[in-house]
Amino acid sequence: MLDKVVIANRGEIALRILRACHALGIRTVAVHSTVDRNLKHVAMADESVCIGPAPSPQSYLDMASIIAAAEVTDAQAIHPGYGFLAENADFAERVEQSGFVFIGPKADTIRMMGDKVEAIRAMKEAGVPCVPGSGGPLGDDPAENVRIAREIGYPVIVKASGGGGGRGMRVVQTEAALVNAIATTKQEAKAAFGNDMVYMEKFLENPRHIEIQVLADGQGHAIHLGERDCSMQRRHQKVVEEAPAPGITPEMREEIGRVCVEACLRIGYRGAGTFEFLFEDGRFYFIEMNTRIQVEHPVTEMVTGIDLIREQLMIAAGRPLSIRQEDVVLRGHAIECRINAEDPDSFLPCPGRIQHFHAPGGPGVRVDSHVYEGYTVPANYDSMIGKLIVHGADREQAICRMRVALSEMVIDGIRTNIPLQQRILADTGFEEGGRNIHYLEKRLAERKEKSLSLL
Ligand code: MV4
Repeated sequence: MLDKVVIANRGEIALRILRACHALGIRTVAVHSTVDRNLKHVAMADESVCIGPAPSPQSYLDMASIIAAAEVTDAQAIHPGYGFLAENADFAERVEQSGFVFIGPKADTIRMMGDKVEAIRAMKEAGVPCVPGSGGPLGDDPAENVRIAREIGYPVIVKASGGGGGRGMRVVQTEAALVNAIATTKQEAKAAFGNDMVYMEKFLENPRHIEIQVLADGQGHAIHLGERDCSMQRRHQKVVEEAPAPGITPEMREEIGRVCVEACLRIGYRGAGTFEFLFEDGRFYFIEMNTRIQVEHPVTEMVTGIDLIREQLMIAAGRPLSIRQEDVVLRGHAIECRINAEDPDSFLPCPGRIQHFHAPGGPGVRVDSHVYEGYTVPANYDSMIGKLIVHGADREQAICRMRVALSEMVIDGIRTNIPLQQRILADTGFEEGGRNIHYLEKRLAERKEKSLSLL
């Protein structure tokens, strides 16, 4: 087994990684910025190293400082968590070149998946269903691009190959707008990602976002752990996630899962990964692959009973996958509500000191959070301060448990999105399940309209 791991992250995921390490008898090194000395996992880690000032470019994104922390503490491996350097192929490469284990896929795999044109090409070749599209980068010939769009059929979407997660894309409704839209997307892509490569897809108007979790050991074994529905989102930020996805039958799950597993084997994937799909009219369309552990991994853990971070650590230690596909049995239903330090109406961040904190509890209730009474949420980072996850025998029970848990949760001193989460859990559309990616934003727009008409 690994004997010491550097946790190259902060907040709830750093604490989650620390817990998985300690459960395996692995010692931990917390690296933190100057404003993060009071993080819960820093107090719990075997060792800690301050790696720089609050701005993340000078701390959590500073590759040299993080690798130096591994050197001075004589650690073996680095876990990047999510965000920050988690999907930075150059970081993975530097970690391995410095003689440490990067807890994640090979640098080349991360690089391939970061290049969306390459990722789609590889997945299509591996038999994964993709959105009808250009099947490669768009060239400079306007007539050829017009021809491609006609063949796909309007509306189309132009996406930056270096983008992803909603960055660098533009919907095109008509042929008249196409050539300009491509030029503008290319310019923006060049500025944002240093790469002006763009591609085209059919624009799916009302899809759901459903993603498949995989684990692969890079030694010829791969499994899938079913899907998550992440359609409840606002401005590409997921708000509520659940597993399994409402309406996905065991047959559909088995089929798409098998395809993802075969793709993992084909590309020699190693570690935990997620295949992102749009799901519309009963069909899955691959859009991107994430090569990191994701925020919403707990809902998969709750329905499978598999500790995903533990599996990441085992794979990084070189152990062949010990779980067979037939051992993966989905049980019940899990829901996660992201808890953010933000105004529940304006969505503006609300950093500050937490005066009172009470975590909910009871059967099937899990709180993944680093916050505590007296903790000050810094203004420098993402506003997510924790996740409330519930498990129930079925979706109905999970919803009931989440409603109770949200009402129990006390976070005083700062504003949080708990009231928003309570409104979502009370919503009949959410209760019915299977809503698309536009649902939450539509409901929020309606609410804003109503509140204005009263004034
Ligand atoms: C799309 C799409 C419709 N059709 N691609 C946004 C995030 C990025 N991962 C891909 N995204 C989308 N790609 C085609 N061909 C709609 C979106 C999209 C979206 C996707 C998932 C979750 C939320 C979303 C919100 C708006 C748009």
